[in-house]
Amino acid sequence: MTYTTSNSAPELVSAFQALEVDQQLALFYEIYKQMGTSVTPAAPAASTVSPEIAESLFNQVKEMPHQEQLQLQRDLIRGQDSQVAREYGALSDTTKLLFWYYLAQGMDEGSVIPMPADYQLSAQAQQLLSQITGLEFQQQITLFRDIVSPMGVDVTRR
Ligand code: 45D
Repeated sequence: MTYTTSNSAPELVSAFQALEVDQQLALFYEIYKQMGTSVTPAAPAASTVSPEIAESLFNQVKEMPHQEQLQLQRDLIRGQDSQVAREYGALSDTTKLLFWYYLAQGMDEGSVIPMPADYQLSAQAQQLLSQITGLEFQQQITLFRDIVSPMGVDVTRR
């Protein structure tokens, strides 16, 4: 989708994107963990969120074997083309965020490939995590939207 959100900390977005793909996934999951219960998808639905659409995309992913789920998430980050990547690319930024939120919940429920128990964040990822946790809630949300926005494939931009 178009890159519309305000420029809160664009350097944090670049720092996130500069991490290796697996580190991006691991860091993003850690962020989800630290958000705890402060965000619920039932939250005051922002204008542009479509829970049904995020859910139907999530349901497709849920049916895949674990390794394919992992590959799919890596591919979304890399902008690798696929049917799911195109469907993802057509979502609003907030719906993209909700989709990632469902994936993280799926990891906790066992329907999505979990993090290996011994997986370590790199020093850069750790540092970024502490910067992100230091942001105010609204800045965090803006940052997350800016991170998930360019993922996948937006067919209108090809
Ligand atoms: O083997 O306004 C490794 C809404 C490598 C509502 C791996 C909201 C090795 C409306 C890569 C580590 C709720 C949408 C394996 C607002 C290896 C609204 C796997 C807010 C297996 C504001 C790693 C929503 C994996 C928010 C699989 C704030 C990692 C949502 C996967 C935030 C990581 C969502 C995932 C966040 C991370 C989601 C799926 C932070 C997801 C994070």
